[in-house]
Amino acid sequence: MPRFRDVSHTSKPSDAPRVPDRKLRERTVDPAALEVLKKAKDLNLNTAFDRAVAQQPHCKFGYEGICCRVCAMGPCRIKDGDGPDSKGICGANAYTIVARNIVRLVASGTSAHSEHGKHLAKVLLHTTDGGAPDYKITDPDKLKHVAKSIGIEVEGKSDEELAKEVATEALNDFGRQDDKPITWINSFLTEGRKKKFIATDIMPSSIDGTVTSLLGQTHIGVDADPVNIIFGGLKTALADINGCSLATDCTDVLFGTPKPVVTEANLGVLEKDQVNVIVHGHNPLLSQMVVQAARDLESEAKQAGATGIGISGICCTGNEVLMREGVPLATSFASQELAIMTGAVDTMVVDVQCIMPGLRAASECFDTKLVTTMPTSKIPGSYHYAFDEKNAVESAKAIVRLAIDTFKERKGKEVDIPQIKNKVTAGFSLEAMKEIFGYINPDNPIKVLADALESGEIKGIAYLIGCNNLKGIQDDNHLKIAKELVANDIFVICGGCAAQAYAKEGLLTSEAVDQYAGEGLKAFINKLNDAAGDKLKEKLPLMFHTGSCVDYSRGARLANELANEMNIDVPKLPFAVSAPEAMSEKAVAIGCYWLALGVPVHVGVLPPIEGSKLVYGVATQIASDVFGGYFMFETDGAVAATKLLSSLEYRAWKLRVHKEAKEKYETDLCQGY
Ligand code: XCC
Ligand code: SF4
Repeated sequence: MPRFRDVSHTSKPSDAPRVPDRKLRERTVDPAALEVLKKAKDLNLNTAFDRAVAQQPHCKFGYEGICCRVCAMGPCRIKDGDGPDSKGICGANAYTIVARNIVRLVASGTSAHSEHGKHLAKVLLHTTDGGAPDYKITDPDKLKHVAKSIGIEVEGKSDEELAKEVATEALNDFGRQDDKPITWINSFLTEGRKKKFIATDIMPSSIDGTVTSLLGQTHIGVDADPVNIIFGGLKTALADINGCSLATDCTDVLFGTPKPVVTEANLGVLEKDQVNVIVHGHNPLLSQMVVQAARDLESEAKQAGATGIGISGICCTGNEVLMREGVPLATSFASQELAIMTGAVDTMVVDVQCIMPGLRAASECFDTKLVTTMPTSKIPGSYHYAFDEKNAVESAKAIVRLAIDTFKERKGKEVDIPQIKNKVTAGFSLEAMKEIFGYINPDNPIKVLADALESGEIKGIAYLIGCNNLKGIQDDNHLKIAKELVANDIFVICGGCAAQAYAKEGLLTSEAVDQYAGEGLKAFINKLNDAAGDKLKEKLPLMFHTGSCVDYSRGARLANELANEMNIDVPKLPFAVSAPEAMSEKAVAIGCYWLALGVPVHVGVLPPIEGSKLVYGVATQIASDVFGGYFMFETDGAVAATKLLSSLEYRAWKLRVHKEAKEKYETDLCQGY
């Protein structure tokens, strides 16, 4: 159960509006986005911002999760009371319908993440059999480390042999038919978490099997028990983090484990006189090749009269190439159409997930070539260049050449690029963080973080993640919450489109440390800077950007390793997660696995579960009795920050009390939470 210092704060959200200022079209605090939104209005062009207003108010049944479309007798809408309309035609209660609806989001989110992971694992396998000649093992150390951690013998084996074994193990995690626990998460979970997941029967053995099982479980006339359905959802969420972890690992092996890089963010990274290519989506197999192709074709661009080729990113594939290649960030999810409306984008190349179909209309108005690449992700009216990993660089070159040709037509025409951008220091993989902590304690880097928590120098750790959601104001709560947490000495790691909000605002810089960090956090970061000396090219930023949404696995590993170091299980750790603008089905899966891992999870929009008090109660209260994690739903950024601080403070206090008791009575550390 969460306990809040302010007793008016409960598991219910505050009275703040669910959708602030419904009629407001300018639903962003990003100055560059605001500038282009004005232009769009002048030109009478619709964007997601206009459509978000047009969709208000949302249908109450859908909003609360009590519209069932699981069979063709429906849709059934559930009303209050005990009349015949208080149940679906089949007799399903609101709690069954709400539980089924929400876990089906988890199934879809898990599918999206893990299909991405499967693609990476297959390409890693194909580096060993000639099936992906343009890809190679870039980080053999990481490969060895991954192999060892999942129990593969590394002695005497070549990189190719290891890659084959690691990729095969990863693929086995999708289709295993026995009941053996799934491999990847088992390599890093605490013993306490493993025991808990086995005892509650939510340890998955395969990804694909868990998803199909959940879809079967939620078919009409199968499971009516909401708690059982929720457990099925949590099992699937653990399959999700498994798919994400193997995706991160395979990506690091193929393209390198991120190290600190310096780059820039926001629409000002576009340049009138260069060929502008935006990579958008999630799959680094494509975006990495586009980066390489652009380097190879620089001279062709110059022959066409451009100063060069500028690649920039949107959404998480943007994060992937930002973390590894220092590719600048153009913008984040909500403002993706606005990037095109600058008139300066020659080609936007997309792969999978978070790609708005609305991009097509925008691209037609501004002569941008919108290029889809993946067999499961096409947009009518756009160009489709099938991406072929047997011929990856050539595939990517064809796309870059299309951009060069488009530039020739655009050359000399007026564009409207907002002159707004900020410096960014990113690239904080877990390995990079440990290297930095290792400047203080080379034998046990993670202990540096444990010590800072124990001494109270930092008051907790928050992982700020997730999307944009135009129910709110783009980036507003991301920024409010982050600034409040760092001012209260919370060490913040971040990822996804949340990190892009901070990047655009200039919070991922060392300058922001002086401006926003509380004294304790400042001391902690400066101590790391001092210990690193000239080994760091750039002083550490206020918050550590860990990467894309699959890379939240880095934070999950950090939490488990830190718990092990501190001799506790994750639910005792002063570690919280916040997704102020969660939007996608993937975000639902992510929230659920963090809950199962045992941490408080703030979500800044209400998920469709309010139609069942039972399901709402499980999510916000009962779950914490079983797993230690719980949801806090809160749309008001200031209240959300206070709730997050309370949840961390409570954990830190309890841990301190239990430690004192341990010393005084010479007992084992109490593991209660
Ligand atoms: Fe999509 Fe990953 Fe969400 Fe951003 S954060 S809106 S899922 S791009 Ni992952
Ligand atoms: Fe209605 Fe039941 Fe069919 Fe859902 S499963 S649509 S509640 S009849």
